[in-house]
Amino acid sequence: MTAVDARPQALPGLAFPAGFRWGTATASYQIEGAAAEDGRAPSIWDTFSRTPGKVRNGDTGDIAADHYHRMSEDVALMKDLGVTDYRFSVAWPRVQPTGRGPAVQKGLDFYRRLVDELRAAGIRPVATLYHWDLPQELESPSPGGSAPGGGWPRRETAERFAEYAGIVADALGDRVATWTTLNEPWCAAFLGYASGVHAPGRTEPAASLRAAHHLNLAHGLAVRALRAALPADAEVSLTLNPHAVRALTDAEADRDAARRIDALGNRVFLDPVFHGRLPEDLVADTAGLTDWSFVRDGDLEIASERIDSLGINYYAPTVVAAGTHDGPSPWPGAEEHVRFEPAPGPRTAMDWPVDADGLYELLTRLRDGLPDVPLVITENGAAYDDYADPEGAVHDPERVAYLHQHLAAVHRALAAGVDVRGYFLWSLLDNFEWAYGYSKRFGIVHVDFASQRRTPKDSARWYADVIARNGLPG
Ligand code: IFM
Repeated sequence: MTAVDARPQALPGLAFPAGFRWGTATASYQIEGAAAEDGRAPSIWDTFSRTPGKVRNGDTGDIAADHYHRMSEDVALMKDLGVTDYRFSVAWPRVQPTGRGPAVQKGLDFYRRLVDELRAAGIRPVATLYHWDLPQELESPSPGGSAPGGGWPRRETAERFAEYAGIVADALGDRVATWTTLNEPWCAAFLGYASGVHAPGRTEPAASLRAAHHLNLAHGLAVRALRAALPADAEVSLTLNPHAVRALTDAEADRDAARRIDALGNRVFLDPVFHGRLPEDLVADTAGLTDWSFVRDGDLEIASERIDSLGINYYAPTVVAAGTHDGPSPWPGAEEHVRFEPAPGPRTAMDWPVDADGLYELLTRLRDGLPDVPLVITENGAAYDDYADPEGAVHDPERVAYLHQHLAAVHRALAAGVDVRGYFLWSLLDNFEWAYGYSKRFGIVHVDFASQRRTPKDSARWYADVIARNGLPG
């Protein structure tokens, strides 16, 4: 791994607009633990992480950062940071263990307590309804169970999701004003059902396209359920991880590779959600896999229910050229047409390139395509190999440099007229990084997973200073 230039003072001091929202983000399965407490049933991630060879070191989210029991301590950490907002996700299998039927009050009570403590600390709660922990029963029925399975490729999952959204909105709608339906449906559809590196680990390219459509449908149905339950001024949103796609060269074949990945990585969600249509080129590119007849009349109208903002998760750009890549791939139909090129420059512990220009490019591109949609950076951050030194301090200058560069890119986008309303740093805590288990640390607060001791890293203090001054230090 190449070291990042850890000299933030080389960048200018920059003020952000008044009222800019400064947050941290987490997700239920990655931090909560308490996997079998208070009625929670397994999700697809519990099953997947128990499957040998799927998650590094055989790690699971059984205990994670034990946030379920340490929630008050974690809220206090955020109060110290001075964040204005906190983005968390609700675990569907805690609220509706089988994905159907009545809610479990103890599950809802946990989120009620969380939200009440946040509000008491002056922090605005931002609730995400789905961050990948699908109730296992909806993916495949338990032995002897009568419910049909199938996960996101199955249409009924979208209907169940809307019901669950209504339950959570009824329970928390009086105290949560900002709601996100789905987090990164691209990962749920294509890492879950095409490449299989995420739960449920299926490698069925055609099914992954069905999954993508049903996630769009689920989003639209959930928006309707939320609007029916929430006050009129509630903010309803969707978080995507749009790919900042770059063609390696200006050659037509490379530009065509970029077009394919833009369709599969971005427009597969953006077009249904904001324009109520499927991208024609995507339908043509995937004709060998599906005729898309699972899209029923009226579905795209539902998917395009009005939302109030779009959440953007950005980490690194995607550079492509004409060529081929091996499967199982998360890019159904593109294996024979696209090769992925490593972007140059320093890299994080995930081996992702550090490239803040990609964020600027993405934001300005989205502004051009969706001029009336306010944007919120709902995730951005970096993993590094952090450790506590003998004095107990955690020095992470590379993360500070990463954050500074990316916030400077957000500032540039603001100056270019992009309507960015806030920034949520991923992540508050070191946590379960999916197939990488606990081997990758994204937190600005270090977690010693043996003792569950929390230690704010240098980046936490730096972020607190950014929030306090509502801008970047010079
Ligand atoms: O940890 C994940 C998160 O759950 C979704 N967005 C990307 C993060 C880093 O990989």
